[in-house]
Amino acid sequence: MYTSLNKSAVTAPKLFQGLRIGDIEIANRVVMAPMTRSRADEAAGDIPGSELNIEYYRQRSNAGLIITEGTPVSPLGKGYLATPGIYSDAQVEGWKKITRAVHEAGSKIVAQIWHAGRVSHPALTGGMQPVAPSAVQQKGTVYTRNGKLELPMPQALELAEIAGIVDEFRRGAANAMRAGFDGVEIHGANGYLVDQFLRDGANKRTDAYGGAIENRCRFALEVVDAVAAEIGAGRVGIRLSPVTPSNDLADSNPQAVFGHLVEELNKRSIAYIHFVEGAAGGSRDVPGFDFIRARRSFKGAYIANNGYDREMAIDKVESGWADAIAFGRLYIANPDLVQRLKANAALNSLNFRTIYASGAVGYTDYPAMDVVG
Ligand code: 8OZ
Repeated sequence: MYTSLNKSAVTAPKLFQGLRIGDIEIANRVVMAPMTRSRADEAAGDIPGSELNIEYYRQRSNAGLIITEGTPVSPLGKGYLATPGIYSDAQVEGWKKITRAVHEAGSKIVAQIWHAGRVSHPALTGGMQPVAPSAVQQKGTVYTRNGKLELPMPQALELAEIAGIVDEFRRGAANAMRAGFDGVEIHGANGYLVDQFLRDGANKRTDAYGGAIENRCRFALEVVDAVAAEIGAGRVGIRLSPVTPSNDLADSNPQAVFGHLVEELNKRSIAYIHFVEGAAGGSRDVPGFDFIRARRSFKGAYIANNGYDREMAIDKVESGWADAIAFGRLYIANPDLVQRLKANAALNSLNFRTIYASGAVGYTDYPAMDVVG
């Protein structure tokens, strides 16, 4: 076989070059986005670490960084079926098997620590009423073992209860480090509990956690501070989605809220912010927040997500729009995504019906590309 590759004349796109994110060294700037796959052992107590779970993450360990599926910090923080938690010892033991496999394959992995807040149902929480900043019911339904049910009215958190939830995030982060993770990503996006405090569509509180922007940012920042004190700010990231309408949540002035939050995060020297640019899984063209301004003002790493393809990812990293790009759907369907992006190879298409199914189909059976040797 004849190859004419003059290696010295070819500079790899920055997307494929390494990066230091806080205290975490990653081998390339392709990130696997956090994605709920609902394949934990629910009967055993929402335990990860089955052979299939290990294989799924191992297959994708070509990413510079893997962000796990959202992992609830408590039983009450659960919002979907069969999501693996990070509050019990058995869960930590399960995650250990996954982090070991990912590290052996040369990648890095952070746990996305998560509390669903009002996006839940007693049928998912062992009978407990979901909690939220305020008693504001979300329009919509959730999937439970009893079928699809209307989202209930959440219980507004008492002022005295808030510190306990902050502490659950702290313990989730401590457990993540025990489980061998390289750090954590706080799930502050897509309409879940942290985001419910941030945005005034769900936060109607009149105490120190509601009203003024500084107050609505308080819960998020207390979580960041508690987690950073536990594991070090250089191992903490946060995912934010200033303008996504996901989970029936909106804010009257996202620029003001998230602009303030970014400034505060900057003071705390966390490793990264992971921005969902636009409507999660939908249009990138949603007004209300200036991502370029956030990128310029934040001195940590900026991970961009939402609808990126190969060309856009290469361009946006090359131009400095972002430090790294998180791919969701493409990573479900293409276990060897980095190799495919490098080779500009064809991509598998995603089967939407098996995203939240159980078993190997649509999970670990997407083929790697044929490598002609
Ligand atoms: C889709 C299905 C279940 C959970 C998010 C955690 O939107 C999620 C999620 C998305 O961030």
